[in-house]
Amino acid sequence: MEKNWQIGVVIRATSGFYYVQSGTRQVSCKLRGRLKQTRYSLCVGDRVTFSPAGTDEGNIEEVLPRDSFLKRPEVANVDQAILTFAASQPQINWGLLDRFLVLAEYSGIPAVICVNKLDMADPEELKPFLDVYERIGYPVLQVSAKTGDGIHNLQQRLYGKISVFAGPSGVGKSSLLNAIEPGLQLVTGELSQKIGRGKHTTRCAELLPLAGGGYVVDTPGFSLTEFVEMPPEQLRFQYREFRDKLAECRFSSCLHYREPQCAVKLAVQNDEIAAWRYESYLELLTEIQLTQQRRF
Ligand SMILES: Nc1nc2c(ncn2[C@@H]2O[C@H](COP(=O)(O)OP(=O)(O)O)[C@@H](O)[C@H]2O)c(=O)[nH]1
Ligand SMILES: [Mg+2]
Ligand SMILES: [Zn+2]
Repeated sequence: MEKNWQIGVVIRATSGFYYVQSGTRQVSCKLRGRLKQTRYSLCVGDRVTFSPAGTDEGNIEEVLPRDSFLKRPEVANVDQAILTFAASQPQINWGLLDRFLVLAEYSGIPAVICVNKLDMADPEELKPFLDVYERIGYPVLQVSAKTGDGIHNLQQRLYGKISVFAGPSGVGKSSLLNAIEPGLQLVTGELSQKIGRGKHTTRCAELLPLAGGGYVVDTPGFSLTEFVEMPPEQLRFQYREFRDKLAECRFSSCLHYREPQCAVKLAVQNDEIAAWRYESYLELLTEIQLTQQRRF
């Protein structure tokens, strides 16, 4: 690296320009011609080195290797997905949570489960479910954007990382971000849904810098349609608690479905694996198989 080059993160890309955050500065950069042939096109989240030209302009000289890549929306180096649901209005759909968990696992992105609207629900009702997710290794946060409960914990999780929020609309994703970073002033409620519908053309995501360090992605993460691309035999590896059981199944190709002597099915009978997790797996497996049969 040349002496005056600096390191930064691409936070926004517009026609030909890349906005690079470096420390507290935002530098508007162009891409060096020789970089335009790289295998991947540059995208937000990429770490780059740039040579400054003037006070807030520069040229991108190198793109550093990526740790991860999220396809929809396109973001490099996502450190974690905050899978957000509401304790009430709308009530948690556990099957949908499992779908998001599968997508996070399949993308190699660590997931945190965040349950919002704590002020509207009885925590005891959710506990049996949330305990299972914690036991298989997912951090669980219970928060309320309205009362501020748990917001500090969420904030701590975001510090120094690139985070994408995912979850159904109306659960309070934008409200949570506003509670963490009031300066963001994201639109919430029904109005945001109306605007959102007309906004499908913005394919490129943007990273919003947090005052405490770290970034959040401005568009909800993951597309549930991605399941059509997953090979059915890959699905079993996205359920964490199934992974170490596979060695005990009679067949190494076991899909834990109709095969005899299946360790996963046995674990469900013994209450070692939650029955609803297994059911969501079967539902998803069937869905993927049916979709792919139709396509080929
Ligand atoms: N009672 C309660 N309402 C909330 C909470 N967080 C968000 N809301 C409300 O839920 C609705 C949807 O919030 P929004 O942030 O737009 O959800 P998003 O679609 O996930 O971004 C809004 O009317 C918010 O005021 C909370 O913690 N408690
Ligand atoms: Mg929103
Ligand atoms: Zn099995």
